[in-house]
Amino acid sequence: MKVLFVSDLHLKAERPDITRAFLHFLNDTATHADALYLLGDIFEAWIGDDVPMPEFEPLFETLKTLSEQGCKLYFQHGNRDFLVGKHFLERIGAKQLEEKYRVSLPIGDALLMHGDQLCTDDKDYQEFRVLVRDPNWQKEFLSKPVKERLSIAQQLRATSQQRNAEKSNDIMDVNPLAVASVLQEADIELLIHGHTHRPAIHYNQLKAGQGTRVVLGDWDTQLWYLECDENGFTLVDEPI
Ligand code: LP5
Ligand code: MN
Repeated sequence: MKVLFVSDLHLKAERPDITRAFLHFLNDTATHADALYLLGDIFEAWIGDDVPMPEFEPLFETLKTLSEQGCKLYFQHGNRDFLVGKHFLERIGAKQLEEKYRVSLPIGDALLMHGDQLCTDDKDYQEFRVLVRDPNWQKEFLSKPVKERLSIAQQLRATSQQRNAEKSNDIMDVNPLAVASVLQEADIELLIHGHTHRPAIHYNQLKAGQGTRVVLGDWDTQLWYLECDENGFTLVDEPI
């Protein structure tokens, strides 16, 4: 049994090389896997399932074929693609995961999260998150014309980039107490997340000898994925 995890590909029209690398990953590495977990920010921005994205059509077809061939696909929302909906997931044959999901792996249970929830020192972001995760707010946003949604998203990206430049590095990382608390609440040994773009394997996250946190990397000049089977897990990176 082989299971794969990726996050933070930030797929966008301006970086066809990353889309190509993902297509290659799906056709090559993922075809030998039993399941592929997409843990958020797969897309740079998602403003509704109804918005045509011709540049990703081959990718959507490949994901669909992969799921039809028996590799189970799971999708968890990130802070860029939290508006991915049922319609799109049905199209590619993926199942949506809750924002904190317990999965049973060949090496034991693990908790899966995008990771933005753990950045509790980033008060501005957490406030913003509460707003945009509100179903009523989302319904209203999705009822706006595509052009207007696009312009709001662009404005938001600009605000986010500006604010991030003013934030300290620490604020934008996970809070250690938030990490310990989710591990303890779930009574679990392993947490897998992305979002921070700081790929690493951290040990002793709950206390000495207890609590491992795997951070997936973002795809830019290299790709990152976590592979898990009966023998353990490996965080893999390859040049794009
Ligand atoms: O994404 P990244 O890594 O740059 O930064 C994130 C946090 N920022 C975000 C915002 C996204 O980048 C926006 C992209 C949305 C794409 C599509 C959404 C479609 C819906 C549109 C909804 C309006 O997630 C950033 C974190 C950082 O990670 C690290 O964790 O710090 O958080 C912020 O930048 C949030 C700001 O601190 C607060 C934002 C205030 C927004 C003010 C309202 C502007 C409204 C504009 C519309 C009229
Ligand atoms: Mn993110």
